[in-house]
Amino acid sequence: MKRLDSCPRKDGFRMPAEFEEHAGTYIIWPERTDNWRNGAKPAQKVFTEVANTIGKYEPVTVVVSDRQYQNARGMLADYVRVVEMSNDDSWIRDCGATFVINDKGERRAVDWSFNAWGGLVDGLYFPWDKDDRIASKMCELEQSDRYRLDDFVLEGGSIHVDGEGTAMVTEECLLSEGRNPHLSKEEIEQHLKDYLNVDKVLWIHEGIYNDETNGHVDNMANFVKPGVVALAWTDDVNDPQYKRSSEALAYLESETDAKGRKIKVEKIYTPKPILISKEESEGVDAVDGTLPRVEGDRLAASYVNYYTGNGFVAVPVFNDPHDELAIKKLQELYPDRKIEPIYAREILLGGGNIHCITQQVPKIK
Ligand code: KQY
Repeated sequence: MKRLDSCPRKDGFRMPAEFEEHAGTYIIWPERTDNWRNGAKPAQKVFTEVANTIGKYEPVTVVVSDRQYQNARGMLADYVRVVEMSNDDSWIRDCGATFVINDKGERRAVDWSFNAWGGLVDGLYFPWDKDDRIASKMCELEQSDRYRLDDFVLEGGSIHVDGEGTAMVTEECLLSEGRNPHLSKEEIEQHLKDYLNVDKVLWIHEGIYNDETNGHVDNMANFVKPGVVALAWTDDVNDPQYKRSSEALAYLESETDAKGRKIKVEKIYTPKPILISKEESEGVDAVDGTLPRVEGDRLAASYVNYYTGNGFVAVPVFNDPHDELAIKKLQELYPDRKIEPIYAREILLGGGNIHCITQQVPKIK
């Protein structure tokens, strides 16, 4: 498929919101033992549940290394497509293609540079070259031409769009030293405008406390629909999350979106702090260059890392008293979609959650 030198804005393509209709979802099978404990077996079970659940609603493709092909094929439901693809880890939200569509029924993709969340500054593993090629391989499977940005680092989890001209990001992530230190905030914003085809960017200051992605927005806030944002929240003033969420609330409520609507914020209470146990820490291989999993470290747990698809919302839950509240709230916010809670501590232990391990392919006319 072709590599394009123009940009979506010039060519009349835009990134649709996740809540618009999908043609399908991609997932990468987990296997690296320096990120996933116990040989990645517990993670593989949960990834299987996520893929099989989503596959009830829309086509799912799981990409997997040759080493794990037979195991993945055996574990996943027959209705899940399994395709071999080399990879470094399993965060397709971040290394995968960001698809854009136009109103003539065409789909293309944006292929950002991927550097494992900060490259040699504070990246989470080395090397990451296989992951950086995932987007172009997805484009081959989807027969999409792609806009490749060799000089602009971005992960899909660091952006959300409302499909009507507004993007939402965090300064903590997009202005971090390990991404695009050669660009000013204004230049970064212009890249978002050109490649997502949005007119306005909402800049939340920080994301979830202790999030190893430098505060991806997808763990902190999400567009429920244009003009409505779900925000991770706590009432506990002693929790370091409180300041982050309060600042985001004040900022969003003071802002309008690209269409001039005031933003309505819906609070989604976070679970109680979740810490890595001794057993969990000991199950992960220690490898130079990979972020270690240390007993007692707080994980960046948030229900906002949910995935919205055709007729469903897949929500991470943690066996926490707040699970029920999050499910109820999300059902109110998405009255026409089935809420699918999935016990996701194993994904959280790897550093993200359901949204981070999924990537939608938007439907075209
Ligand atoms: O998007 C994410 N949350 C990915 C986190 C990567 C973690 C690698 N250990």
